[in-house]
Parts: sequence; C-alpha cells; structure tokens
Amino acid sequence: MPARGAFVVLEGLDRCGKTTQLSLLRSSLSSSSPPTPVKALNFPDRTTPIGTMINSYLKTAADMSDNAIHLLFSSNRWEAAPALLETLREGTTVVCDRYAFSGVAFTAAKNNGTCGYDWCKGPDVGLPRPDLVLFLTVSESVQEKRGDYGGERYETRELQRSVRGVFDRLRADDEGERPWKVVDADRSVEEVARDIEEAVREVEERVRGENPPIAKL
Ligand code: Z5A
Repeated sequence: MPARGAFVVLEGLDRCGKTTQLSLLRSSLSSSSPPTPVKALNFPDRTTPIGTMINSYLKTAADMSDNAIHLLFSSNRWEAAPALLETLREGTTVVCDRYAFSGVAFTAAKNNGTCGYDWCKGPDVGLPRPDLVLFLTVSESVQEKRGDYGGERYETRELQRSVRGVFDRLRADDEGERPWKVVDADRSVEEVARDIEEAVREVEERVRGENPPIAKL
C-alpha cells in the first residue's frame, strides 16, 4: 500500500491569489521529477446541486438565513469528503482552495447573534483535517485593486475586516494543533509561489515519510 498523500489547504481573504497559486502549485508538483500525484479542489464547489444554491446566494440571486447558508457551505464539504479521503489514501496529494476555516470566518464575521464562533465550527467537526494550512495575507489596499473586487455578496470592506479578525482567532486557536503557515501575498505571484512550493514540498515529504493517519477536525 502506498503512503497517503498530503492534504494542503490555501486560505485567505478575497483576492489574496489562492486560485492563481493553486494552479501554479498543481503544475509544479505534477511536472516535477518524479511527478507528485496531485489533485486540486476548491470550496465552494459550485458544480453540485448544493453548490448551485450557494452560487445563487453569493451572486445575490437568492436569499437565505445566515444559519442555512452556513450549513450548505459545510454540506458542500461533507459531500466531497468520501472522495477526498479516497484520493489521499491512494497516495495523491490534495491541494484545496478554501475549506472549513473560510466557513467559520465568513459566517462568524457577520456577528448576527445566532451564528457565533463556536456554533460555526460545529458542522465541520469530523471532516478530514489538513496537514498544512497556508494562510495568504493581503493588505486592504492591495486587495481592493485586484481584478473584479466587489462583485459578490461578501466583497465589502466592512465584512472583509471582520473576516480578517475571525481568521486571526482561528489561527491562534489552532496553533499547536495543526500547522498554519502565513504567506505575505502582497508580493509578486512568483515570490508567493516560491514560498508556497517550499512549504508544500516539506509537508509532502514528511507525510510520505511518516504516513500518519488522516486526522479529523
Ligand atoms: N465562503 C463562505 O462564506 N463559506 C465557506 O465555507 C466557503 C467560502 C468555502 C466565494 O469563494 C465566497 O465564499 C468567498 C468566501 C465564501 N467570499 N468572499 N469574499 P471563492 O473561493 O469561490 O471565491 P473568492 O474567494 O471570491 O475568490 P477570490 O478569493 O476572490 O480570489 P483568489 O482566488 O484569492 O484570487 P485570484 O483569483 O487568484 O486572484 C484575484 C486577482 O488578483 C486576479 O486578477 C489575479 O490575476 C490577481 N493576482 C493574484 N495574485 C496576484 C499577485 N501576487 N500580484 C498581483 N496580482 C495578483
């Protein structure tokens, strides 16, 4: 049986460059010698029936209570979890754009009284836990200059500030439990990619060497 693959998550505020970096990372891992088997995922996965409802909500075509949309975002991860586990067990590394941390950060940031920080964490308990969370930080001024900012429901300065605060809390709470690496994403695409690749190769090597069981959130 091969050693399992590593599970790496890219998190961050809007326009920090996760999508750009995920694509570069996938190419560099799969074209290395020998190639690293790699699969890219992203959440929300807007291609499933649940993802379609999430997409309508984000595009403001549909409205929903904060609690209901939070549970849909989590369900969207749960529907992907069996395939994710199988992929890791087959020895393929999974790199993922957003995960449960975004789930907590964006809902808890709304401060609406019924979706507190602890409530937000509940639905994701038991999902596969990443071996590494890469947290891409981006300053407000840089974020707002990047393409298409402001087109979806959560792309307002006020909410993004609040999201920033919840991400900081998540990172502090998780320290020691699972490693988070903070990457300064205000820099050029190439500089950011270099740091990300180095961190991913390190965790990849460790996971392949130690073959630890897949932990749970
Ligand atoms: N959400 C939630 O509420 N609950 C959940 O459980 C989950 C998500 C999973 C949609 O997410 C929303 O869903 C998101 C959180 C919420 N809402 N907000 N806000 P999404 O992942 O589908 O979409 P997104 O978060 O809006 O994508 P993004 O963050 O805006 O983009 P990105 O992937 O981080 O960036 P990018 O597409 O790679 O780059 C953006 C632009 O900047 C593009 O023009 C690039 O060419 C440029 N770019 C990228 N990097 C650089 C550098 N280094 N320099 C210069 N320019 C750059």
